[in-house]
Amino acid sequence: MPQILTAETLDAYVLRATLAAEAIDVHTHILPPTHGALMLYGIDELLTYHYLVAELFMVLPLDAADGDADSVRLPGAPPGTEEFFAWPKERQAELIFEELFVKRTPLSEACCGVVSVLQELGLGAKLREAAGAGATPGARLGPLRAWFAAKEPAAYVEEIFRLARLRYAVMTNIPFAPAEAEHWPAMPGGAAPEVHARLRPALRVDPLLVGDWAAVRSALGTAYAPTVDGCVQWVRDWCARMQPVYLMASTPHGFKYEPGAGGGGSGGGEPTGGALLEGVLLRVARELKLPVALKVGAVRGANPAVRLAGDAVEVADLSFLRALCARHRDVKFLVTVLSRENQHELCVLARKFGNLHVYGCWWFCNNPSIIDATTRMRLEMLGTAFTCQHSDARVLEQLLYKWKHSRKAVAPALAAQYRRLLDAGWELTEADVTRDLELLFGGAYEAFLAK
Ligand code: HDL
Ligand code: ZN
Repeated sequence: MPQILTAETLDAYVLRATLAAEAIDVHTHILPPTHGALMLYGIDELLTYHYLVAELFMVLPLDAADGDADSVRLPGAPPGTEEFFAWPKERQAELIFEELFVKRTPLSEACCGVVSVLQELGLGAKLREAAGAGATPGARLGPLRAWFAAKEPAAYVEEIFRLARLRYAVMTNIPFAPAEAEHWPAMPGGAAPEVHARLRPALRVDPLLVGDWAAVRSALGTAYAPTVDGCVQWVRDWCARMQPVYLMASTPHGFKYEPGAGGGGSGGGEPTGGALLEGVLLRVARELKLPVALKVGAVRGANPAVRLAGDAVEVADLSFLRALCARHRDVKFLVTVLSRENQHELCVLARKFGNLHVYGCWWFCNNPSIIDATTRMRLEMLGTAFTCQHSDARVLEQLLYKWKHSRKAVAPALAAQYRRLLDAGWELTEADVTRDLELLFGGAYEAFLAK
């Protein structure tokens, strides 16, 4: 007999089921053990996550030295950005730990995330010892470092995925980055390289949408004609080599798309981002029946001094997306937006176009308060036809906190929507909730891919 849920049993069951549901992480920056040092894990990587670098420079003294090469920095004074980034990662991590975890309460989502990770790994006591009064800045992290150093990467990936209750994660694989490209050898017979059973490739081609023709030409090298057609062949060959589950790109700020701009052949002049989107990315997506994941709203390099931590957000003009979905009804678009203000319009577009699938609470939206509000709106407007979260994790263990915090934010939002349904007279069973969570945590994504 199916177990009917009541107003009294609903909240507890939905929370338990949400915490237990297996998920697919449809966007991460996790790289496999086969990529060597590019697979980031351990306490120093956790602490030097660019989110925490940004938070460090929020509290350090103004960085006069960076602007004034003649200024003299007193010994022991906090570093400017240039000096900081010249330090070894361990020293960077020690300063971040001192400033954000010892001198201050680790209250932000990114700081709290590190605490959650260590708790999930049973390292709470080591953390308290590291933050304790007795330790010196240089010695605080020693025991934690030793614990992580003992991990064998491939088995550790499996351990973290099981702890985070993830079926698999999609990577971000960038052929424009030589340090990454070298890890994708052309396999004999066109076989797909086995990277790790828990990781799936995605081909990232941001320079195309930026219209950064110099970067594109550099990637094409001498093996491909410096034309739109040459670019198409280059993307085709990378798809053969990597066998991605989707193509992906983030749009540059202020991105505009001129429908029909995508000229093929060897037309002259430098093609625009819109032309490369249509003439290259959509052309290959159509040929290979691959979805295109678009990430909209980032402002790259708003403060270049803090490098990866220097990107900002804009309320994007989504009219390009409306035109794209309308004009290319045979191409499937996975879309996430960076501005909270764009979330509502994205939901409306997903209701209008069956070739648009909404996924995740990306980056600056990946905070419990915004996950809650965004998920409530999406449930009201999209039912279960969306993917409620992706982690965007860069460091392996971040999967633990990003998914734990997200599940705890999604559960009450989902229970509230179920409560409305019960109030309307619907009979809801535990099996219904299990089925809906499977959809929200990756099933709807896989169904969209199979559309
Ligand atoms: O463009 C992206 O995929 C973003 O997620 C950036 O990588 C960003 O630096 C990031 O790590 N956000 O979480
Ligand atoms: Zn990302």
